[in-house]
Amino acid sequence: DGPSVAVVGVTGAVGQEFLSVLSDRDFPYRSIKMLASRRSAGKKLSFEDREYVVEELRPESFDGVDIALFSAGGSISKDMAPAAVERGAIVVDNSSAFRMVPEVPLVIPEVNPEAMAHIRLKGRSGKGALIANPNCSTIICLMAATPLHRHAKVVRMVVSTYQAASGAGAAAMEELELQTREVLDGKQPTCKIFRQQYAFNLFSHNAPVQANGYNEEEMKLVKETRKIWNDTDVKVTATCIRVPVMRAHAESVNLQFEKPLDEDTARQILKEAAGVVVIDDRASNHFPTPLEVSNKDDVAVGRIRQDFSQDGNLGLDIFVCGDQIRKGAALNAIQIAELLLQ
Ligand code: 11C
Repeated sequence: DGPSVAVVGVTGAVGQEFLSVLSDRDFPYRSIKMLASRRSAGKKLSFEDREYVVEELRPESFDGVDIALFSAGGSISKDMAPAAVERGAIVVDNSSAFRMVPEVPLVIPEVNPEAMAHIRLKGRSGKGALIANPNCSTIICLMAATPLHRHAKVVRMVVSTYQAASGAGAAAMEELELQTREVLDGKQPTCKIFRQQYAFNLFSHNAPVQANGYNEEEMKLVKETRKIWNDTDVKVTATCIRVPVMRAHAESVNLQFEKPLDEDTARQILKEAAGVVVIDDRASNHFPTPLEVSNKDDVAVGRIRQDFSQDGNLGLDIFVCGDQIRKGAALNAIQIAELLLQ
């Protein structure tokens, strides 16, 4: 007799992926509620041979809910997650709303499951709890960097991202497709989600730029890494770029270690890491690509090489690709929910 689940933002790209992942992993739910904004309420959804009607999200929606999977944007999370927690639900929140709240665990199950070890379904207090899903770029980066960090301790990490349309939601994916057709047809591309042409182009990530010159996406990589690794000293810098790719992020990651780590050992460590697949074939120039990881659970890592600008095997370069909607969002959240069932 499994938990009752609510999916908040069920009509969005991540909401729909929550359903696919629940089904693919045979998640043992007892019942499931499909929740969204008033605009989507009343829509019919079929899931695992049953018809559901999307319900308008309200505080009372969470009566009797054990696990609420939220992906409806930060402001809806801020408004509604406390109501869900109040009613005894464990909220797994995909937004950035609560990630940096000290008492809210920020979890990648392969990396820091211990951060949520104190949270139980229908916990001792009878109250619910919040668990935050990290930003997709952070999840994908740390899936590859953490096994190496455990071995040789990362002291500095330089990340450059190549981020897909899906990170900006289903409407951005539609915009990329539409613009591609328009440009090929010689028409002026329609720019609604992004201010500039996206098809056949790339640009600095659309998140707002802060006073320090970093955009919010870059600062998430910095702050979330420190929280997840429980290491306030690790130095992280990032440059985040939006590229015209549909649903998987790529990241170039340069690592500096406290202890030496040679590339053969690193490759072996990554081969053995859960949720990671190594694609690193120099002879045929075959390395991870966004297309190869799309709709896949594992994060792919390749271009594993010693950074020869750092002496004494203290540096490595890697290239990582991961499905943004899956491991970057829905899969990670459902793995968190699975940990709650253990
Ligand atoms: C992107 N990572 O790819 C972003 C979107 O904090 O969850 C998700 C923002 C977040 O554009």
